[in-house]
Amino acid sequence: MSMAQSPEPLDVDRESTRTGMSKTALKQGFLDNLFYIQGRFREVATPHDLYMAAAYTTRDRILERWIKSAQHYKSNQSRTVCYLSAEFLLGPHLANNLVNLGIVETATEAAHELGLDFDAIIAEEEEPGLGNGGLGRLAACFMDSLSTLQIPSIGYGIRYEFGIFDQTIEDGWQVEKSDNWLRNGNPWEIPRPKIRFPVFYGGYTEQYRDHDDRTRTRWVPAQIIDGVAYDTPILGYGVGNVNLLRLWKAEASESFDFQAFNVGNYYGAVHAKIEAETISKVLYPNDEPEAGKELRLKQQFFFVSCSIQDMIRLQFNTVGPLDSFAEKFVVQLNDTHPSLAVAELMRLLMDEHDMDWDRAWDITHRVFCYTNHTLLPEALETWSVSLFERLLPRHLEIVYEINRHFLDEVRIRFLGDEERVRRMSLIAEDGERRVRMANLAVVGSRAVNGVAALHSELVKTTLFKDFHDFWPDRFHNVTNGVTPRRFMVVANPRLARLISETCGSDDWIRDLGRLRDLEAHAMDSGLHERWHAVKIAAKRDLAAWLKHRTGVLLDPEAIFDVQAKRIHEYKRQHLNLLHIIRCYQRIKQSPNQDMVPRAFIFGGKAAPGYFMAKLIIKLINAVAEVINNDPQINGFIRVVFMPDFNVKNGQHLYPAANLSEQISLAGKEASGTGNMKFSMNGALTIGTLDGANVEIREEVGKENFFLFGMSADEVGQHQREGYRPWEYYARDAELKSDIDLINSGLFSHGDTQLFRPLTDRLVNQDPFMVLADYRAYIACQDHVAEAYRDHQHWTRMSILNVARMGKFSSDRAIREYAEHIWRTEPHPIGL
Ligand code: CR6
Repeated sequence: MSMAQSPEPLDVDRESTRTGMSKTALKQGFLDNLFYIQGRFREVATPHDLYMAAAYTTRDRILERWIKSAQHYKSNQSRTVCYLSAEFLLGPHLANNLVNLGIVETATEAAHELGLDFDAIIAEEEEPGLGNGGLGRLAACFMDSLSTLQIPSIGYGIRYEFGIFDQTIEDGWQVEKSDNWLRNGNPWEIPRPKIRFPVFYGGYTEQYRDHDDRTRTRWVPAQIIDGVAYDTPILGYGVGNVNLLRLWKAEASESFDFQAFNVGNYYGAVHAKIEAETISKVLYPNDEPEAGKELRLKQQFFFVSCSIQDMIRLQFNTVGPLDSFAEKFVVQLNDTHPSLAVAELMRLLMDEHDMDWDRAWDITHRVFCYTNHTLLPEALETWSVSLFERLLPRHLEIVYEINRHFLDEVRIRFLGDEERVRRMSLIAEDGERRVRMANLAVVGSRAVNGVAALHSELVKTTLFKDFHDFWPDRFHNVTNGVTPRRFMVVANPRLARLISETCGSDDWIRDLGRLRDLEAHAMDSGLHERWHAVKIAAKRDLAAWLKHRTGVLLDPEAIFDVQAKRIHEYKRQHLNLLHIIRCYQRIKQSPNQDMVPRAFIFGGKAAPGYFMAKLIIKLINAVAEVINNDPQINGFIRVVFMPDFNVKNGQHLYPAANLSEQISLAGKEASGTGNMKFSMNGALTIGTLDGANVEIREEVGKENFFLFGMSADEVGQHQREGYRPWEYYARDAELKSDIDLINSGLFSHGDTQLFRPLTDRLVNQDPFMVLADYRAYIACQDHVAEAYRDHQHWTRMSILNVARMGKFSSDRAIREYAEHIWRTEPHPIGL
């Protein structure tokens, strides 16, 4: 065969040992991979070898579909969604891919016949923690749904060498350990050393005359770093479509750095290499980021520049000229982190591809769409003009030029309203001049959306009010969703089986609205029994897991009351704690009361620099130590902190929860997605009218949801009238005694100062109005306890919660993006 000839087309119907789906093929594939990739035979293989062989065996089967997808997308020049996100919190791949391939049972049997412990193999996988929390996990759910809905797409991000830190608890405090997830290799990625783009930093710009004697600008950088592509296939559920997650790794650019050093300056050159690689070294561990870190701006530009250059390459490889770029690609900006893409596309079109401003802008602003994920002012990204200019001199010029065009339009519409112009400018001029990334994203995009109905409303009426006045049609809502494949089928196979048996099919996995079929059985006592048994089994599993990891033993009959999410004051883990202290004091005061036993379970990481959040973790553990060891409490209530909450550990938590804590101050949680994961697994929610809670309550029915607390409007009103938390403290004797108990030193071996920063803040400032909602929360928790006594009724509510969660599938969210925002069509790849 000559080099020019393409290889034989793959015959996908052939039952090969390499890619076949039968048990025999799986077993043979596994043994082959164990031998030829791991270089091991059965008798000497370590658990990690077995996992690797299982992963490669699964990957082989995905790759076959991937090639078919890529060929189809290319020859059909299909419109492609590019999801730009600084985070993708994928979770372990193996079990999920087996589910999406539809071979869980065959694989389990194959493993069994080989004498292998299948669960142990699955548990061996270390998850890629390339995200902080909700935002990164949302990106991962969206990738799953894009493939399942057969929409051609590429996820673009950063291949961090160290993901979110591993959390351990030492003496009750959070301790961070680096997450060396690549240490043992990553069988799911394929490096593409030839897909490599130069990324510029620093230097200066200059004007020159091109061959047509036109004045053009060129950027002369001080540093060039290469981005190299690493591809991970993302398989849809029950379909042939496999999309691409392309993550960029930073490497030294040989062509530049090595030449820049004097001959003989070998160490200098190696140093440059190390410096280059730091760009994709580590994920910033803040979920509501604080701005200002130079390396973070470098990271953002790094992945944005590689991704846009890659899209331009693909455009030339498929469709051809750049004029149709906005027809070929739509780019979704996941928060402002990638919003430099607006300026980078302008730069590439003008400086590298000869376009004039108007044509380049026409394309650019039709390509981008932007999702806002937060209203918290401290999380809105801005960069000082001086840093921006030093790192990205050409982009600053472009941002100024975009701003000039934009503000001219504003002035025409709102003649004389210079105050408005000042607010809308891409540059903040009060104090140190700063570039406002959110404003850049809004101006550069044709669609802007929030992530839940309430949040999108607040986006229009508060954060981007001026922009909404100016472009009302630009603003949308797409309520978040989560994938039922990972968060039901993978995490909770017992429940998935029960649902399929009850509904008579497993269609609900791809069409979550079908869960409604459960409603007809909500009164069926046979189902009640099985439903309860499934929940108890999950609670036993979790109890065993927690006992092993923390030494705390939970009673599976108790209410499993769970709050798992990042630790943040606005999420109010301390409100939950005040309720726990209330329960404790009640038992101490009347030990013989008839109380419903409860297990309070917390999970979540605190940003390493967020002192108050870390103090909250310490307090949770301190309260746990006292309560769990008090003989008078005698197990009535137990408190446990699950260390290292991540996707993998979360999968143990969601199935076991009876009660889901979604208690943020109304108006602060943009959406929340944990709220959906718990409810899908049959937990009832205790929550405020915040984020997606509002819509969850609408869907499941207000009688199946424990609501408490102020609404976002009431919060606003209360704040305008002047909020004085110390008055609540003085007026409410129980509240006072709960806070005083913390200050007494009971939970801190007599140290009365340890938790003072926390209690003082509550009494004197209380920015998230914990004290204002305390009374309502305690009363609502009392309702919860009463409701739990009626097992039948509780189980019925649990069934109805699951039955009515159809809306919260990420498939629904992606369908809305596709129809209303992206205008993309499915491209089905057959099996
Ligand atoms: N922290 C929101 O706070 C939302 C996710 C995904 C968050 C959370 O309510 O569900 O995004 N915001 O939309 C940011 O990350 C900025 C989050 O995860």
